[in-house]
Amino acid sequence: MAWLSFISLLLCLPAFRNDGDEFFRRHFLNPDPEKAFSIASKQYRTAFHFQPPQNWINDPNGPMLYNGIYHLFYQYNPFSAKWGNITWGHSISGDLINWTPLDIALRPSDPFDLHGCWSGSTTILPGNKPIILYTGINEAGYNVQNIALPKNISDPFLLEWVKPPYNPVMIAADGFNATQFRDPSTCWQGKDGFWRTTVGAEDFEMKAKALLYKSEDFMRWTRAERPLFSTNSSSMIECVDFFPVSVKGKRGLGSSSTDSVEAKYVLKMGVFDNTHDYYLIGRYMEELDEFIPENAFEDDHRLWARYDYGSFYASKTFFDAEKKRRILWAWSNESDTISDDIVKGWAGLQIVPRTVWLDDNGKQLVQWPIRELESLRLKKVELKHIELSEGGVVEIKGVKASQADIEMEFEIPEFRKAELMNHEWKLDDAQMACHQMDASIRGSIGPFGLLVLASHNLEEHTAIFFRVFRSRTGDYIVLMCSDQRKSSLWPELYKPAFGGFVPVDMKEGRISLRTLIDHSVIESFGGGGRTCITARVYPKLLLAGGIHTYVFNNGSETVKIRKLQAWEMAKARIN
Ligand SMILES: *[C@@H]1O[C@H](CO)[C@@H](O)[C@H](O)[C@H]1NC(C)=O
Ligand SMILES: *[C@@H]1O[C@H](CO)[C@@H](O)[C@H](O)[C@H]1NC(C)=O
Ligand SMILES: *[C@@H]1O[C@H](CO)[C@@H](O)[C@H](O)[C@H]1NC(C)=O
Ligand SMILES: *[C@@H]1O[C@H](CO)[C@@H](O)[C@H](O)[C@H]1NC(C)=O
Ligand SMILES: *[C@@H]1O[C@H](CO)[C@@H](O)[C@H](O)[C@H]1NC(C)=O
Ligand SMILES: *[C@H]1O[C@@H](CO)[C@H](O)[C@@H](O)[C@@H]1NC(C)=O
Repeated sequence: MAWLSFISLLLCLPAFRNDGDEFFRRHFLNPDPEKAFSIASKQYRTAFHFQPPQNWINDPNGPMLYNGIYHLFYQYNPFSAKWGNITWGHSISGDLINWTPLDIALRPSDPFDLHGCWSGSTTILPGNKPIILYTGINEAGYNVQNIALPKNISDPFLLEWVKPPYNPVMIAADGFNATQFRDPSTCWQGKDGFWRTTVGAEDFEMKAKALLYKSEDFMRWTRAERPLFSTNSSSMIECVDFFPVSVKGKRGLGSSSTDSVEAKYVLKMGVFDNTHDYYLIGRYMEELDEFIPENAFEDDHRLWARYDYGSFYASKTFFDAEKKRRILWAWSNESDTISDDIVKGWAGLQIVPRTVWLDDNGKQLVQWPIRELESLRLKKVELKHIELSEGGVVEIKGVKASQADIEMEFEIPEFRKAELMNHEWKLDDAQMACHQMDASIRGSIGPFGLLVLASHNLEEHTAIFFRVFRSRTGDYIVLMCSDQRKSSLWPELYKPAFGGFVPVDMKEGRISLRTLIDHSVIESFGGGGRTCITARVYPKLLLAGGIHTYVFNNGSETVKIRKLQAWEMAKARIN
């Protein structure tokens, strides 16, 4: 993340609007010194999502497993709940669920990072030597790439990092904007012995490039003439991630040459203009250093796949060599105002880490919360074979509605009765469709789904639901929405209706949904993790304790809950 988006946040958020009265009323007329009934309530802090004890957090940086310990670094402002003074915060974990905070790993100290230690990655070099490659904002305000090494390789926690004097190791090349050149990826080593990394950049025509750099010794880096990827459809791209996925099965692969396993490659880019993460799947020809996407469509990033259609950005994966899986982290930002964040004393969190693999169809990724999350499951309730006719509602009782994990499967007996879509939707039309079709607008098949963090009279609720359509060519189109518009009675929140299409095969007339509810964050996984949406909401009734979870159907066709399991979740020990 960069200063530009910070400026745009300032411009569009109410800190500078004429909202003094509301701000005062909300925060200071409150008689409770503990801020119990305000947006600053502790009730909005999460129980099983990664957050530092206080202050601002954004991008995940350099996640890795090193000698049996998981490390997560993150963009962190040690002084405030708003963006600025960016350092690398550092926490460690044995299970990716419970975390211990450590001292800040990187802070601005040298001419090459005087104005900030921005995002980057770790790579574990042969001989089990971890190394950090990160973006520094140098004394002139330009983006440069730097290296940091563990001070004491025998320290199991890797507490201290040193920045060698030969930094920076990369500066923006001629033809590229030196303020738009950042976030080096985890490095991979080719058969020729050269290390490679890719760095997001913008040329003077404002076109994005995933530049490729090579090095033999990790010190001297040369830019390859041809970028790994370029697009005319976007300006700056951030946090480029590039990694192999096996063609069959869920097994993850390390970043370097994947010997015998048949692999495809994923290139993920954070499009800075709209702060969405998009990915392409394709082939990587190492000898030519060429990435050839299979699904880039007309060089239009709006049509590319996304990991998540909600509050989700700056994601980054790493390979867990012990459990042979690839794990995804991402930043989820607040939906409230900067002034709210200052009063709260914190802003931002990380999604629950997700395992990522290639779908059987080879065309998209599938994501699922890591197994370890299930260790927090407490009391369980189950529902089975419940029919919901038009207007039907069932409450899920017996688990704490603000701290739950719900897995369910819907069956649609008459899915052939899906309404015909009379126009062709493009991939990026889902959010628009969700805005037009809220949960109260009746269709034939759907809307049906969950109402979470809901008040008894539904004055406040977040609706996560599906609608099924038929195209003229006979395919079924499943729309998934996560609608925040009625999520809270607090004013001035960001309340979009997020949406994505779910590429599921309707042959059996079934759609699954998993939803993680954790106070102010709701992560939903549709179609077995093929479409994911993260929402950030702050229901007022959460503070009064009157919240519920419902399953609903507002379509004219009956849908069935084949099976539903809901667990109350324990609080993890996080920082
Ligand atoms: C950055 O740190 C300086 C020195 O502590 C402080 O004066 C300034 O307000 C901080 N800025 C932000 C945005 O946190
Ligand atoms: C390096 O770390 C090890 C393990 O914690 C410790 O025993 C050793 O004293 C440290 N070395 C230095 C120079 O600090
Ligand atoms: C470089 O990028 C910055 C930030 O987007 C922009 O303000 C500036 O005009 C760009 N410089 C050039 C020479 O294009
Ligand atoms: C971008 O535009 C340039 C010049 O118009 C063209 O040469 C190039 O092929 C385009 N790139 C892509 C990826 O379409
Ligand atoms: C379902 O539809 C009815 C009637 O339109 C409406 O009152 C109700 O609020 C809807 N449910 C949801 C969750 O919007
Ligand atoms: C998160 O907050 C919302 C509301 O303020 C903005 O619209 C998003 O752009 C922002 N996302 C990021 C990644 O900053």
